Amino acid sequence: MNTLSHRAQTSEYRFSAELLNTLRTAKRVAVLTGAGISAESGVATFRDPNGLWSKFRPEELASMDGFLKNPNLVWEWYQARREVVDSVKPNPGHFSLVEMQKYYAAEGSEFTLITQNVDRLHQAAGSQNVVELHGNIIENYCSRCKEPHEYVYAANPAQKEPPRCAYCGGMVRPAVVWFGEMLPVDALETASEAASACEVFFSIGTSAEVYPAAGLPLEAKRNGALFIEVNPNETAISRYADVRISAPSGEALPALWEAVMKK
Ligand code: BV8
Ligand code: ZN
Repeated sequence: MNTLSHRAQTSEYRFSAELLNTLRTAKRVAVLTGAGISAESGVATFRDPNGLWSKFRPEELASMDGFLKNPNLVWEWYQARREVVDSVKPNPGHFSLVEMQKYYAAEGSEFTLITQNVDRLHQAAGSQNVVELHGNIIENYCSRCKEPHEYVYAANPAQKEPPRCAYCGGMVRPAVVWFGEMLPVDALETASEAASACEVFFSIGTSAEVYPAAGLPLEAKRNGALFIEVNPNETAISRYADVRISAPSGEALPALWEAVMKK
């Protein structure tokens, strides 16, 4: 199936009957999301022209080296992102994934939502059992003894530098996975199992540049899954997609799911 679904001039979407039927009857579906699904909520992506990284190099900030070299700068960067995350809401793209999860659960089918995002907007929208590959920006723990730390941005947004651990005095850090750090083993295992067993794999709003997350769509494809990419721009894996929906996920996902549900 090499359907290229795209937004027609009148911005209505055309999806093939084959695609809609496949989605309606699928028994195992996996979804990988990236920063793009939160873009329409107002959360900056990483690699779009005005994205977060455009001002910095990822290694400088999202790494233990960067944090140890410049703890206050890195802490400030996360505080600035927390300010945004605290003020935004899920968008229709997040809510469509909630609808999908409910539909497949009611059908007795498997649905696994895997995210690289740290903003917890999927959970805020109502998605359950979200597999967070890169941790989350809300929680914190001690960079030395790893003890969880109770600091929450909303309670004290003026916290200008990393709090100190009550147990060992170490600097407290956000509970995200930095470059060069292992992903949570159970999250990665769940994601890999879902990618290798699913019949349909969605890659939504990710440039597919960060590994091992970026390897999941191709793992699914290798195992015979139908690979659907939802992204207004080409990515490193677009050429492998069976279906490319080149549109913003906040529009495309509701349009797609509405078409699937139309009996
Ligand atoms: C590890 C948390 C090993 C922190 C993040 C060379 C080759 C291969 C790999 C490597 C390599 N060199 C180094 C590595 C490993 C490295 C890596 O992959 N580097 C890349 C840059 C080459 N990976 C790691 O270090 C990982 N760990 O490998 O450990 C190891 C082994 C043993 C022992 C120890 C260690 C850890 C990676 C995790 C890093 N943490 N985030 C934080 O958030 O601050 S990564 C960061 O990038 C975010 O999590 C983000 O989600 C992720 C991916 O970015 P995207 O989500 O895709 O966002 P991006 O802006 O790139 O793209 C947005 C897309 O949305 C675009 O395509 C755009 O078109 C689209 N879009 C825009 N608007 C919309 C839209 N789509 C839909 N709708 C819209 N409206
Ligand atoms: Zn400590």
